[in-house]
Amino acid sequence: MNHLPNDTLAQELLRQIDLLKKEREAVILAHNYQPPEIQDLADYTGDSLELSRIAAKTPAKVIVFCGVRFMGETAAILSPDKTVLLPVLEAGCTLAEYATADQLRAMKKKHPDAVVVTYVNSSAEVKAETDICCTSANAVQIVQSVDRHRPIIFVPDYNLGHYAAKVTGRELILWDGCCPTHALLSTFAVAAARKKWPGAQVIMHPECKPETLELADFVGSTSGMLAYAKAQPAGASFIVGTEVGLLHRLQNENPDKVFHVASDYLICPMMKMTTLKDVKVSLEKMQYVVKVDESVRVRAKAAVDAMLQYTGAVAKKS
Ligand code: CIZ
Repeated sequence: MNHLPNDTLAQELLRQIDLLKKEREAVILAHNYQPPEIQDLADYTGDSLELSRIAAKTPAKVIVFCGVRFMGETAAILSPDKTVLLPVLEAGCTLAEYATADQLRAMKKKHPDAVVVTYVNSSAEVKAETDICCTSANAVQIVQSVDRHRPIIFVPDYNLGHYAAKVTGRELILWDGCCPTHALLSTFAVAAARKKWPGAQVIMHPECKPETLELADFVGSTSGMLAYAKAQPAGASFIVGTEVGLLHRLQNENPDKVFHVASDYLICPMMKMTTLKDVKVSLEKMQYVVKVDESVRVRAKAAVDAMLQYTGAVAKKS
């Protein structure tokens, strides 16, 4: 179902966005956790890996990244010749704030042989101190790819690192960070959801806590959950343990299936900041330009490029 509002004001905003987009030769990207109307407006929706790949390849001159800061930074790291705009200046990521470059440098000193694997939910400065980045879609693969004789520092999400360690059997040096939205999903909430919707499969994001993940029928990134749901038979139902924004795409792409959010707390306030007006103003005033210092960018790009060889599909919206 399309969630683009049809009141006069919204229609006028959409018309202006369309004109400005052409004028600026812009492409609009929206993360799977953005509000429904922003996802519907975007040229592409996806996870951060898919959107980074689109950002790297697009012929557009301007990229409006409807998401949070680290995502805009990743696009700017990959596409220095383009202007990347983040419509909301304050849209940050609490998880990314758990690690600073200074802290990571100190950790590297303690473990000089270690390979640093950094989740893309991190600042450009932290990426610049990294050997290889990962996303939730490829964390297991990336960890597996590291020489077995080298220790691995995994930054900044403890829960994703714990999950990757469990699946791969590798011992990781874990960072003490988490996504407060996913970490809030409790075993009690999942048990209550199962009771409320018996027969529904529980699908969950690896940013959830280890004890909560134990209760999942399937664990995956947002793109992983989309692919999993698609492969299930018509009539299947799901309890979804990730940010509520994903339910919009899940339901749109699977009208014959039913999706329930696992908890009403699964809302990322940062992801929900973007409005249609912000997108319009962003294109009009060319704000807020995401800038990454060139010496940081070059080193961060090496870590992102190292990840990008582990492919991710690019989904063009119909
Ligand atoms: O990698 C991403 O985009 C995030 C933050 C979650 C996911 O699984 O898509």
